Amino acid sequence: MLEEGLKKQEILKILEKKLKNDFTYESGSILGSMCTEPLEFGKQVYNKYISKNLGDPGLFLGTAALEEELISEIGEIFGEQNIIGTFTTGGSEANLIAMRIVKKLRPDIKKPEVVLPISAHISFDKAADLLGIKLRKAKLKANYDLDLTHFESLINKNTCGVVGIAGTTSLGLIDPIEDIGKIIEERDIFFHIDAAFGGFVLPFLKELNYEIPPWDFTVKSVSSITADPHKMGLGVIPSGGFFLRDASILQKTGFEIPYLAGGNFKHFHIVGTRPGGTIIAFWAIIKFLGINGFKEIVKRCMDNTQYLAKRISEIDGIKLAADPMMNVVGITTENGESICEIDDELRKKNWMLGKFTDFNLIRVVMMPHIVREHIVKFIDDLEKIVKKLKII
Ligand code: 0PR
Repeated sequence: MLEEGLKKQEILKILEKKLKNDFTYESGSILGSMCTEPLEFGKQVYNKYISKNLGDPGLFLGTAALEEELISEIGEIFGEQNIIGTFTTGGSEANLIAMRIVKKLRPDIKKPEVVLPISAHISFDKAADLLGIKLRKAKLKANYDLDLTHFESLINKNTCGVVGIAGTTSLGLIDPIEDIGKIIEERDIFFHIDAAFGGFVLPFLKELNYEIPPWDFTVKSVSSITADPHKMGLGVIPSGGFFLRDASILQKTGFEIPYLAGGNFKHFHIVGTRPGGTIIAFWAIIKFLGINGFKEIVKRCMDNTQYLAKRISEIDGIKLAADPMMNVVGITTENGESICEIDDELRKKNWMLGKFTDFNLIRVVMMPHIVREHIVKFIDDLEKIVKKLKII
């Protein structure tokens, strides 16, 4: 550490230089991220309220009330206004909270198991590792849809929870939530939906008259949902969300911290100190955009998705891994050859996509920061690379 502090201007200059190597959203290079530039107004609000700490909600009663208000507003678009929940650092923490509840609710099961699709996000592996849960992973069919028969066959007397995904990490696909719901109906099995990505896309796609299968609290057996503001909610990083139908579960499974200012309240959080600013910012973003604002953003992303999908299908040698259901496009080779070389070449040209070697696909997430001009340039490079590598 320096003995004497530097001038602010000098520090800012050094920072600018040091961070020059970061990719930026506006450059269009970031094609494989589920995060994006937060809404400008959200950033302003966040800066204003950056010191709010919901780790001690008794000190920040207004912020705590705002969180509750926001949760019920989100519940409204997820098919059940009367829910509880909490904002988290992201989808991983939300999924961890869900998996902890799954285990806690079934103390009678000594070797807890959770059944989920193989396409589930890595956060479930982390949660299972931390909680001592065994994961049973169901296969996908050749078209990347969940193999429901296999899923059902993995459920046994040790199953305390099942997971469905509304917006898979690799392809943005939606599992057959209603069918999973029917399988576990009348059984004491917790049903968690991971809509970390889809949560703030699907309600608006439905409003735009896309055919969206039921995935949220409208499906009776759904117990909880993960949905992240810092993905398609345009929220400030980090902000995830966990939403729960049955409020009594908080009393049964929540942690209690009696010494805090508010005293004797229960909560689900893994973290202690918890940002209020990101939540206040998301409250403001939702108020500012309204349903119509989100519809407009999602529509633009979907128009770009369809444009990219069409252009991909015109290139010999590569093809779409699946028809996009939301703004995620998976690209694979036509002849089954590895996609890795194409990805390497794309990276050399600064196109940063997600790579899923298990499924041999590269992924573009058509976030709001990607504009048509970026896609045109990307396609141009991709076409040249495929030709050069002679993947036909
Ligand atoms: N659930 C699903 C379905 C997800 O896709 C993700 C993350 C999570 C949970 C976990 O969310 P957090 O990362 O908020 O904990 N999906 C992205 C992915 O792994 C995350 C991401 C974001 C990756 C930005 C890259 C990136 O630049 O692909």
